[in-house]
Amino acid sequence: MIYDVDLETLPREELEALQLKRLKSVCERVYANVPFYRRSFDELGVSPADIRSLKDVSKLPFTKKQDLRDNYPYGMFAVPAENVVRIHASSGTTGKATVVGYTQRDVDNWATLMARCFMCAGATRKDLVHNAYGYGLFTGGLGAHYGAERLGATTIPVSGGATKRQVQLLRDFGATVICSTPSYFLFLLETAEQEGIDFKSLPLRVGIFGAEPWSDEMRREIEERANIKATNVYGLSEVMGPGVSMECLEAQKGMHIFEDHFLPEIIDPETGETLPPGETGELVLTTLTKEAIPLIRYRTRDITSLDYTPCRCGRTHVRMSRIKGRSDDMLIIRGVNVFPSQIESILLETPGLSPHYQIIVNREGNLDVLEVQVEVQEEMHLDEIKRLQSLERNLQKTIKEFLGVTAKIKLVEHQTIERSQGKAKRVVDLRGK
Ligand code: DLL
Repeated sequence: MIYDVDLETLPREELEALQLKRLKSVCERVYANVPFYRRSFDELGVSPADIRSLKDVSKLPFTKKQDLRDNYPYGMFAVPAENVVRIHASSGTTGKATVVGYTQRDVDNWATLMARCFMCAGATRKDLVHNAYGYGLFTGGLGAHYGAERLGATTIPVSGGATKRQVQLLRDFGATVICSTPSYFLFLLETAEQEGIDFKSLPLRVGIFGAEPWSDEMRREIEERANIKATNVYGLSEVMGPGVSMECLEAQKGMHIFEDHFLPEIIDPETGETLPPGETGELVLTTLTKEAIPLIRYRTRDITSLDYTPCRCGRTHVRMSRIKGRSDDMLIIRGVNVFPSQIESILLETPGLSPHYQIIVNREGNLDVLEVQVEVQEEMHLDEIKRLQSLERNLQKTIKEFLGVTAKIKLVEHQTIERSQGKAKRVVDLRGK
């Protein structure tokens, strides 16, 4: 099932013609209306008229998160304030918040794209959607909400938190689709188990999970424990919110980027050079239709690769692989690059461990020290010393073998690691503090 059959299955040639037309238009709009872009185009000596083919996008300047911060709050807006109908903002834990705006048409397009996502996950207007993404300045809650309504599904706006109550609502209302971060879904699952509610016996059929990195192993764990399909949705507030790309249920192999609205590129995060299709690097997105804050070559910092081969679902839009990590989350431990998701994969492949973990990086003298804290499964007791010691040793060996770093392993008791209500905090970096 495809929400916008014509647009989502456009032959590549037609899709690219549409992208080029929209790329030219967005360049003209930002050049005319956003002083930041006029300056950065001028500095590089490019003008909107230089865009003659899609490849010419590489002549354009990048936009970074810092540019949005420098122009806080409204400096990047390309429309008069009275045309903005909605504001969202990122939490701003590291510096100023980034503020984004939407015109009525932006909100409409967003709802349509999220409706496409729901249909990618096999949802229809007959479904009941339990939406546990946070409502508020965070884009997750309202983004999924408008999409579910646009689809015509029954939307249950639960938001995050009050976890015990959520479990009861899931049972009583009989939701068939759930939207949440994967880590919060695990918390819901665990709470349900404690309350004697078996997710497997509920009508819940599919989860639309995103907003944080997660691994294929985590997907398997969720699918098995809840007997649902776990699908992956991607997005970021600067570019829109959830719904930039979404995995189809037919293949569950990569997320289709809605290319009639976003132009993706993969670059080398160090040099900024564009990489050929298939290579892994930083995802860069140009918004093709956004009115309030159009962004040219926005550097997402997310590491992925693009797959242009045909997908069995029939959609022609390119697929991006599961996010490997963020280039700014990549841990450099004594010169070795490690992504938290790689550690997650190993932990979840190890019998006896739970999916709750935290990675702590510290510095002892001049050396980086990596510690992985992970909860053992409830059935295991910390007094089974021998078994635990061998588990620790094996884990340390596997991490060394696969990632090339030595990690100190600390097995901790069930429920020691803080549960997240939204995005999980997987890494605590104490270096430089
Ligand atoms: O997290 C938007 C969103 C809400 C996406 C709900 C999906 C579902 P931000 O708070 O701006 O927006 O955070 C964006 O989260 O750059 C990625 O690093 C990460 N991220 C989002 N989706 C995924 C995903 C929302 N499926 C940042 N896999 C992005 C891995 C993801 N990382």
